[in-house]
Amino acid sequence: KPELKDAVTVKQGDASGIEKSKSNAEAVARRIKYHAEFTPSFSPEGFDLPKAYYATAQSIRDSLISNWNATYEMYERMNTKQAYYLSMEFLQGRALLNAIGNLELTGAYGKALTKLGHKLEDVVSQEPDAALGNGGLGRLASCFLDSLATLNYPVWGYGLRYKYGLFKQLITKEGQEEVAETWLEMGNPWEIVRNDISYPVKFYGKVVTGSDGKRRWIGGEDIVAVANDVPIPGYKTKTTINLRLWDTKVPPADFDLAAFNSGDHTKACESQANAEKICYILYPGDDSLEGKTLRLKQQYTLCSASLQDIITRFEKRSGENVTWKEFPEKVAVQMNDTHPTLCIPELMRILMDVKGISWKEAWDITQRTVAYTNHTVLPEALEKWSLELMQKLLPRHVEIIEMIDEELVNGIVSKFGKSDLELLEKKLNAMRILENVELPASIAELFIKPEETSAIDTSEVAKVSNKDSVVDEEDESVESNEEEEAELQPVPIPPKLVRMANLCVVGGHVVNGVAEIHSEIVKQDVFNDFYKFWPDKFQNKTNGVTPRRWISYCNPDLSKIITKWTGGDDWVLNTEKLAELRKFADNEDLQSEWRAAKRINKLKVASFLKEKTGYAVSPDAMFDIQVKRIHEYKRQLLNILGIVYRYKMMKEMTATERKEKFTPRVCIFGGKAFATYAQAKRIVKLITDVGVTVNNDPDIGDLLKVVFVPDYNVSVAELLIPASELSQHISTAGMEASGTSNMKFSMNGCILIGTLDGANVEIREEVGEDNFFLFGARAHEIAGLRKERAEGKFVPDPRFEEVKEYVRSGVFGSYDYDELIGSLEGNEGFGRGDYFLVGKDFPSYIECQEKVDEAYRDQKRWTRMSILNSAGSYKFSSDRTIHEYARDIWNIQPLELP
Ligand code: B1N
Repeated sequence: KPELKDAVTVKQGDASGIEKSKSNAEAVARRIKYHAEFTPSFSPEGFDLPKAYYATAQSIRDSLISNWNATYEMYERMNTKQAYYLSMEFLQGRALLNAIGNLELTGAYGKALTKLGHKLEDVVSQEPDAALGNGGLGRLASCFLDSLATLNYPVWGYGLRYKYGLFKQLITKEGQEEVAETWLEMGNPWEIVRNDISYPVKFYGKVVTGSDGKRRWIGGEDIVAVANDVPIPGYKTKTTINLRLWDTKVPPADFDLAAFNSGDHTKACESQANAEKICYILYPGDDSLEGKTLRLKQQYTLCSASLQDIITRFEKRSGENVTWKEFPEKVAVQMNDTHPTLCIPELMRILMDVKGISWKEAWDITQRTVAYTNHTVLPEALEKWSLELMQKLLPRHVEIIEMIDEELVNGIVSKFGKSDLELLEKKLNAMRILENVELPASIAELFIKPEETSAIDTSEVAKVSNKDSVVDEEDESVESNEEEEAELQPVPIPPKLVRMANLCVVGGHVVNGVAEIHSEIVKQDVFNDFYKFWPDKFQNKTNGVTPRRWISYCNPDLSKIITKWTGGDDWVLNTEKLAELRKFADNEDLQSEWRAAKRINKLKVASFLKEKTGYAVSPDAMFDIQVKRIHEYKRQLLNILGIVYRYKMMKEMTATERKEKFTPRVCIFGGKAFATYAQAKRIVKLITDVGVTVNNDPDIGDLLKVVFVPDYNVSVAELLIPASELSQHISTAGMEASGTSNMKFSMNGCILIGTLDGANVEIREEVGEDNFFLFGARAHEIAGLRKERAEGKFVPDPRFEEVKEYVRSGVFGSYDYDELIGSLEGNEGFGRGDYFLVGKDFPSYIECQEKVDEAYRDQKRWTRMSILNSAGSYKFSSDRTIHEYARDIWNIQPLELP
């Protein structure tokens, strides 16, 4: 087969220009100019910022492609074991500064762009964020990619190329409004469309038995998934891994020419639109679930296309003799939460139906290949799909899932025996993959009491009261009926469901949580029955974040100081070196440099806030930040009610008293609310309303400002985190699996106020108790506290009552806050009874905030705390996390280009 290199000699250095440009800004400038001229996405005249951005990105992309090719060629040659990170979300943010930095070309690019009349920072801020994720889960996937490339691990990411990423958030008088985010509008220089790599993906159809006795899935609707490759460069290494994002199209031959020719243009384009819409939008959920056919199609597209691609690669690398049982020695698949669960039945299907392997062998291969990371314990976020919907869309997969469920049921029965039926039933109910689905006959009969045998009613009117079942809104009127009446009411049969998390636990060889406390909850609570069944399957992998993006590139001033005081920039790769800052925590020189860097970052944020919100804030005030998705469990409501309390106290004091008692603060919020999550949107509205009142109150001045930053995203985080002094991680204990922004804040010398939840627990251990503001109930107390509350035994703190009253009184405008404040009251009931225990934690929260004020007044003490946070954050590099995944789950080795 003729190869390009036989005909033309292309030297590595020529293609990339890296070696030359390191010392030569001239060469970089030439490359940028070349692309400005010959990659014509813009009109030829002029070199304005958008054009400068595209030409600069194209120039660095050349280097990435060159390294990407070399990396891939090495994997092929070495036939190494590769791992694949399958995720419905990658929250990449911007790529340019990161790529330039990782290739160590920041200096050369800075100079080159100056020569061409622009500043590097202006050029990089032209790039729209790639927001193919909602929050922590997606951003974690992106941090992992950076660490994987940096540490030379042969791992790829697989995801979907959504045309519209996470919505853009506007803040208006009404609160949050959502508009589509058109991140691809001007083209995306980072993706390489791979028209040569595509796979068919089928939906609907039926399953038949072929003449060979094998099951075949036929008919239905076929689309194709086309690969779009995004090169991911490692830091200080040539390794460039791949993020392969699938786009969906209709197979070319399927275009309905007849319809088009007869003038029915809409019909002719229908199937095209149908296929393309699969990748239109990122599902805007975070910790909430809304079953949608389109979402299931998305999930299946990701799993099917990625597995076909992985299997094709395995076969190619195996050459003549493909030995399937060696598949797990060459491939590891990590499922990022349950969203890619369909990998399990899809791998089974391909192995059995396409490759002709027996069930037993296929099951062994599948289990040894896949592993599952759990990211949430919120019951509503544990995915359950309607069996009926799945049966229609993926009939063969349902057959396979039913068989897996049956094998599981048999396993449970043989483990627990048939003597204690109550125990057996309990185990089956907790562990089965299928919910509300009859047991196999031989097992079901165990549970039939003799007198019931003739009385089983399988008609559509079943008298079951199942809390989990979906009840139509109209049916809610039943609630007040008397018992006999209810007996007569037709209660809907509980829907048959597939519990994706159970399928993951059963089908994979490892289940991991994302912080120590979370992994314990996973073992002791959420999957306790499975844990007792397979104790060795369960692991912890505490999350981490990349120190490249989250210290080096977003906080260059602090980075210089760290490099100076730790004696070199090797902390970027070996974050343990950060711990050396501890010995200088009280050093006055370091302290003053440290404060100066923080101040520069605060000034940048002050001008950003002015531009985005019109509010002027003082850089001398403490910057107190809470940025994350808006969710009741994250308790932005506790934060804002704390602020309301502060404001109310201020109003009751004289000017002198106020100044004496309170430290000036700028309270910054940011984050998006799920579009249909009404309570979260009310919280946004309250924050902005409080802002309007407080910020315009002449009595208050710089003592307190409340600002909601619109459209929080990765780039905004890169600006805010380096400027923060206090950050809030105040979820109800036991509810935040890990949190990752807490790690970023701590790295950047910010002090955390928080509950003992998620990674806060480990951060506090590392930075030291004195350098963390702790408050609130502990995870093990929560269930008891909720019960107490439901029984009406909770006596709220009078300060909490006053604050709620204050909001209701209309001080912050005429919006009706009854629904929001009401959620914190009463005992039980939907949206009531203070499920997240805001009232319970309120007193300890405001008392803790007083300690914060006091600590901030002593700037030496505060700076020491700040330094000790950066120093103690070394554990939270995603490099550490990735080494653990590679060693304990994937069993892969790093492979570095010479
Ligand atoms: O994953 C992060 C954790 O640090 C956070 O604590 C956790 O809340 C977050 C459904 C989710 N868990 N579950 C989701 C995302 C999208 C979706 O559609 C659930 N996100 C998390 C990283 O481990």
